[in-house]
Amino acid sequence: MFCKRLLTSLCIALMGTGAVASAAEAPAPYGSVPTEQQVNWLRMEWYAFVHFGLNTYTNKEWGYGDESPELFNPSDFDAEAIVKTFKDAGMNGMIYTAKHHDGFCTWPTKSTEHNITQSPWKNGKGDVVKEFAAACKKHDFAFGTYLSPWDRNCAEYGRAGYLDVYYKQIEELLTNYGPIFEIWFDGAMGGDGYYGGARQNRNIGKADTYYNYTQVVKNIRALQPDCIIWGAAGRGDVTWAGSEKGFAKNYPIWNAQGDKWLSLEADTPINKRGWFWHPGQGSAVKSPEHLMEVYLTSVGRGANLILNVAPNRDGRLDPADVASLEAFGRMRRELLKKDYALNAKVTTSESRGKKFDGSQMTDGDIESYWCPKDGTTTPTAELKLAKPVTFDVVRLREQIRLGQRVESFKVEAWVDGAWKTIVEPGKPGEKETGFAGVRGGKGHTIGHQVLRALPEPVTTNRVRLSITKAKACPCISEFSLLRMPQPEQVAPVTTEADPTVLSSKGWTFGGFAANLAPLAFDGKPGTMWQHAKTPSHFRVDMQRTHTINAFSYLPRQDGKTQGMTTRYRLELSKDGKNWTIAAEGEFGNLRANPVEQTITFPAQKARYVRFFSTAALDGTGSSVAELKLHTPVKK
Ligand code: FUL
Repeated sequence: MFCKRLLTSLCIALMGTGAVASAAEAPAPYGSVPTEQQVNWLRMEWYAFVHFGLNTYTNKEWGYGDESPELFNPSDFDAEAIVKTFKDAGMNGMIYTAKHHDGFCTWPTKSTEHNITQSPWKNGKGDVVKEFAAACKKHDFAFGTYLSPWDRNCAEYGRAGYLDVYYKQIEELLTNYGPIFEIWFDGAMGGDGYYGGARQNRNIGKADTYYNYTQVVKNIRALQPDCIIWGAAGRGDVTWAGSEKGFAKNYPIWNAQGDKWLSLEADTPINKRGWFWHPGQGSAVKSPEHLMEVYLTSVGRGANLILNVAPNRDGRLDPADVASLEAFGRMRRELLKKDYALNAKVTTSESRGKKFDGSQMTDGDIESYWCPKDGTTTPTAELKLAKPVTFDVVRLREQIRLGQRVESFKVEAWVDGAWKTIVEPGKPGEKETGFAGVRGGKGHTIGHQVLRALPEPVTTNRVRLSITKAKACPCISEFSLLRMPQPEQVAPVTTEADPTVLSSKGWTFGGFAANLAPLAFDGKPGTMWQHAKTPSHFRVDMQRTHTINAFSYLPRQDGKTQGMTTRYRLELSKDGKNWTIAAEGEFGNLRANPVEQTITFPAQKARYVRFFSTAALDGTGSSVAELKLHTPVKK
């Protein structure tokens, strides 16, 4: 394998010197090609995301920035146990949120006081980044970090002064913790925050300009040239695949962007409650079968998958999340265990010589590849197997060191004496998005790899691949036939009803669209209170006085964002005449991840509640799928 890799690089180097490609030589690279680091990264395929910080203790997804570091105190944090769980599931690395938007640094940084030295955990001597990095090193597992550019704690955020802080944090993380395989800068930028007590809304304009990502990328390359940079306004190596549901949006996917290669990474949490751990989330874990759909629409479309599994307040992974992760891990292993096309005989319409003949696709070597002569863009190859096999997933890979070339392809199987199309060629302009095409998707781009799961298993000893459109002579490194295992079931977890949630029985409603207000309390995420205007509000009469210290809001769940309430005000009253504002602010990250959010405030007695929707996404309107009012429980 090493030799072939060397040969490939040698051939590419030769082409660079202006040597003319003859049939016996490798073709010249087409368009922009990935760096060695990007190639290695693509071959990692999937790894874990770990969101763990102050939000774990406050039941929030986006902390405001004023949370006390004293809350961070896991009783049983075990980085090694977490890393082992990931590794056993077949993952190849993990990325840890060293700092999320709330600004709390989980390592003893010199850049801000708002860090783990202020936490009771290990008497202020703890360092979560160090423990994860050490556990990864010990288990030969790649380690990366997430460092939120948006910092809702820092007084200087939005001004030039913050950049010194931020650059210092990058430097510390890339200097003190060994090799970082990937650094993640999410796209969230500016908005409401504590900002050292100013409690303002700070807008930074263009993120690329404010953070000076050109400089950020330079700094990182100088410290760790092998580190993959996520985001950075397209100046890094990898970009967002476009959803937080785990699928890569809009297949076909082209990684070559002008003179740059930009790979895609699809991200999603294993638990529907969000990126951080939340009490009672056990019943909201995604099933192994759903995770396989995520896999097929991320890795299967040519992206990498980063799957979030969040530690709980003890510092341990949630057992329900682990059960699903392990079951999915077994399914993935089973799927990839046997390639039925391995060592199959291959005849092709054309090749540029023995070194590039059809057998290179079935030799199990990702570096060698089948390639016709320059100028041939629609070749065909037929696989002949010694005996009939049954498969329902086709995997194809291009030798991406030579660039991405294939635009569409078709796969046929010889069934009952005739060729039957099992993967239809994609047509120009078509797009596969969401979980569409998870079974029975068409053949568009290939890139690093594409997995096409068939609606039904096929049994045959002859399979034909036709490249139906390519930008240059295709270089296909792998043609595999796989079998999807039966989905594993995990025991459902029923979480006990949250004792802090007040029952809405007998409550009456007023305000705008009052007739729809009960739908926000019916326990059904599919129904909602809705009003065409913003601002708007509805009123609740709880019929008797309760002590209230929090509310939970579930945004509309019908997949639409128009009129999704993003700013709120909650008012309480004892008599229905005199009102006090209990809480007001912004719900974070709703567009990408419309999950339930809980807002806490100092406990107050009230009989009447008014929920105001003061701003909404994408035009006017107001909506609430579910609202829960919480009361402190007596211990
Ligand atoms: C987003 C953040 O806003 C979410 O909280 C989460 O960290 C996700 C991975 O990235 O941009």
